[in-house]
Amino acid sequence: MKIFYSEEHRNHYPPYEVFDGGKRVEYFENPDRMDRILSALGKTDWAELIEPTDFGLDPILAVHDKDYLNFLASCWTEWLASDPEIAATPERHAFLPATFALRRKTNRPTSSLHGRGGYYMMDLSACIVAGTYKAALASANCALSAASSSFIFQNSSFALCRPPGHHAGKDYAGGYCFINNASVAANWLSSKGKVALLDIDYHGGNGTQDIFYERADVLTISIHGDPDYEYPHYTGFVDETGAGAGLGFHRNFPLPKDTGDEGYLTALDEALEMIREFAPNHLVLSTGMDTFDGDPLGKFHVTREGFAEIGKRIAGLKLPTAIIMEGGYANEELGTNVVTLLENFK
Ligand code: OKP
Ligand code: ZN
Repeated sequence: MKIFYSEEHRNHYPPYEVFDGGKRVEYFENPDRMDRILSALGKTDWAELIEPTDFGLDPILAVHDKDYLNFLASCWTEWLASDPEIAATPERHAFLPATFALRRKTNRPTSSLHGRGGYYMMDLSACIVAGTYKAALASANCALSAASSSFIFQNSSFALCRPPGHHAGKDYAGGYCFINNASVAANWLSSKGKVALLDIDYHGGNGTQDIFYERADVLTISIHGDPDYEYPHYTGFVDETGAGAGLGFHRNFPLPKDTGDEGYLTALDEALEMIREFAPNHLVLSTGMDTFDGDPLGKFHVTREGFAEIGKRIAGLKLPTAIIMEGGYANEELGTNVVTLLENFK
């Protein structure tokens, strides 16, 4: 199986994040996650590691707002230039907003750095450091490379993306995400046929939902912890089913705390039935492993055997699939869990 991976992610490693309630903690979405996956893949005889192709900005700008992308590109240098203390010890800092612009009709980004930060960032986990923009671009190129490869060869491929993407919307970062890799890939594929995007990360894929909400050519489905108790808190409910031309082409499966293999597979079967009915030419799979029992950010109890079965059932769709890495923070088990899922697609 072709695995698209770039070392660029290592330069995106914020020294902290501001966790629930304002606690400063180590960055959960860390480079060690990739090392664990690489090491597990290295023990198989089917993983073929490939550098992503540079697709340029066009396929990214087809999904994201230009001013938002410019903000990502220049934020760090603007931040350094604004404060000699930050410039003297850059490795101790990360850019985060000081205010949040509520998305009221009349609110708009303003030109100062903080006037953009609070508009383009949804929370305090998507910290920007020196290497963030380039890492996010490389991550998107991994997703595009996987999409293009699985289109050309009509088989499945894996984008080992970091940073992840599914919380990022057209003009906002959040939940460790900056560029919505899976959405960029799905949008790219949508010019070649019908696309279904299934999000099995533990957290609701709010960014993906927003991006395709009014489109009927890309079916989006997310299975996740109920926003009633889980991040991203304000969206991902069952009554959000698309709008306009896209009405009926989005579906959320919010699940209760303590969901295990059985409850998860029941929801998955319903999602897969919807996909079969939609009859897409291509599948994009937003793959988070944080549904795992014991994930520090999750409240589900999906087991290793559960991942084997989840993979088997999704692969049963027999669709060329671009598998896009999203979350998963039980680092010690992460590599084995990813390999367990991927094995069904080789
Ligand atoms: C990113 B992905 C936990 C709050 C943590 C950010 C979570 C982002 C998850 N209660 N805040 O979907 O794995
Ligand atoms: Zn997640």
